Amino acid sequence: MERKWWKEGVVYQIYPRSFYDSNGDGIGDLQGIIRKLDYLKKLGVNIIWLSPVYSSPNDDNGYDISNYRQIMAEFGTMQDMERLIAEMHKRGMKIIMDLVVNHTSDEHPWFIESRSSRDNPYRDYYIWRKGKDDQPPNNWGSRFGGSAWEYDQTTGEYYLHLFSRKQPDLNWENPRVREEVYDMMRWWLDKGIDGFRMDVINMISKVKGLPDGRIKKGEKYSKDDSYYINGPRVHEYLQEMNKRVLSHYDIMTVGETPGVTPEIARKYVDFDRNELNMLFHFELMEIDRQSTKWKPRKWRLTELKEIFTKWYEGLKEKGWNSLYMSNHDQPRMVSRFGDDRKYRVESAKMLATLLHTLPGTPYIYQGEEIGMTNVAFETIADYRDIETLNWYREKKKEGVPEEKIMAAIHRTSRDNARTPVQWDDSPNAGFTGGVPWIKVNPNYKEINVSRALKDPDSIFYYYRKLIKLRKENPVIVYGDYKLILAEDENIYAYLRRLENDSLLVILNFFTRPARFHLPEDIEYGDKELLISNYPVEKNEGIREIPLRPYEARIYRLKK
Ligand code: TEU
Ligand code: CA
Repeated sequence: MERKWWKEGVVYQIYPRSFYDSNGDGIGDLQGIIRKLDYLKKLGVNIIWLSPVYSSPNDDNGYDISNYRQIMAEFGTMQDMERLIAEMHKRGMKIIMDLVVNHTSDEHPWFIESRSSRDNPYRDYYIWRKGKDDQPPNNWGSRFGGSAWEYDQTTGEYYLHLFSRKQPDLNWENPRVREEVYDMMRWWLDKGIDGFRMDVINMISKVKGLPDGRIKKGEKYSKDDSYYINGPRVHEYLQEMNKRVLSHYDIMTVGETPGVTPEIARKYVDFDRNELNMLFHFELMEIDRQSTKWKPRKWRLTELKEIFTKWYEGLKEKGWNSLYMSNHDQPRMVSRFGDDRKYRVESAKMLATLLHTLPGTPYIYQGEEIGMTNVAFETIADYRDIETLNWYREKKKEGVPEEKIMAAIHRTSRDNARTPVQWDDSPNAGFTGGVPWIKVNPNYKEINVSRALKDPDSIFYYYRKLIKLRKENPVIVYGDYKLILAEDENIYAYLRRLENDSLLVILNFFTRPARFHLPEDIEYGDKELLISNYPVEKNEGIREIPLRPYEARIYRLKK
């Protein structure tokens, strides 16, 4: 296996708006990030992924970009950005930026030109079509609700937007669009950034003819995304991008790709194909939902184990996995997969153990390292996320009762992850001296960084220890993975092995106590406990272990 810094590192995702506000306007900013770099250094992460910081009217918090070569005024200046890059590099950290090129903002100059007339040179930068008898060109639904087409008065045609109407899709079929994107990428790489997280990168190629999608009873717009996910030319585009841009730099790339299986993923990340280094797949993110994210579903531990095991097997020796359990689009990890009440600390540590010891590169989302939880604002007025607000409006119109809507929002809204980082127990959790753009989680007096740093048993120090273990033990990065007790519905256990080194990871996934039995065929002479989230007796055997709620242990097995 070839050694690479992005295989060995740990990534920390910053959602700048909610990270730290340095000037009291209620919005996190670049200077705020600079002030907290020593905190991140202390945690031990060495790669930072910044969610978008480019100029944007913020219809979707920066995922709608109006100028790729400018910093959003609320976040600071290009000078601040250059300073941030330098400060990170000074500390031995790498910096990855979000690349959002499936769409731009409708306020991007390209789109302003494009919509101005049918023969404008920029017309073909976007996807324009005539309507069908006063209806949109096809039945595709936007991922944020309603039609994926917006009628534009000026020229009497519709443009495609898979996300909000302020996020028109770029036309990747147009070679000039691709050149513009590659130029812009080089411009940033030449500034010294170390890679890209590529937003919905598997949506950039749409099926020719843009045919109608399947429609379910009662639906007006199709949720069938098969006509634009993993589309016909996506690999051609990525190989071109790689050849023209990526391959000229020592960088890392991770593509955000809903709707991929390991077989499909191989096409994007196979070492020999020269496209991307890693992907974010959505299989774990979909384990607890039905056809839409708003409808919950009960899941079993064996399903979760199957997902990770299948992805390991699928990419083994051919590609590289990424590991995440939350981000700015998802509920908080501890609320979703652990217990955010009685066993918050134990379960956050257990999940962290999994995240840092599976094969692949771990991604920590801001606040996760102190066990931040979901939030439940009483009124919709306190929510900010466009997806949440659109869905609320839609359901209200359908007559769904308020309590039902709010319950789903509390469980699954993207704003769960977007409340400000809780730094201390002062007003607004020390995030801002002003009025925060979104309210802080009321539990900040109990859950905050300052408190975590004073408690040697905190989730923070447990993360730090895991990161250190990963750094010191190549077996965690490069070792193979073998699931044991595959059928067990309470315990997730596996071995990681590299040459003569062998680690055993044991995780009790639930509140109920469980009994671990080491399979007979696993032999060992001696053992060493590397980390655990409960006190463990020094001489305790491991052939049979009664596990406490959410107990996690890593042992080194010696011959
Ligand atoms: O998200 C991609 C995506 O597919 C979303 O629809 C995702 O499924 C949804 O947020 C889950 O609720 C990316 C970004 O991560 C997200 O923040 C952006 O809103 C979106 O692209 C558009 O750029
Ligand atoms: Ca600010």
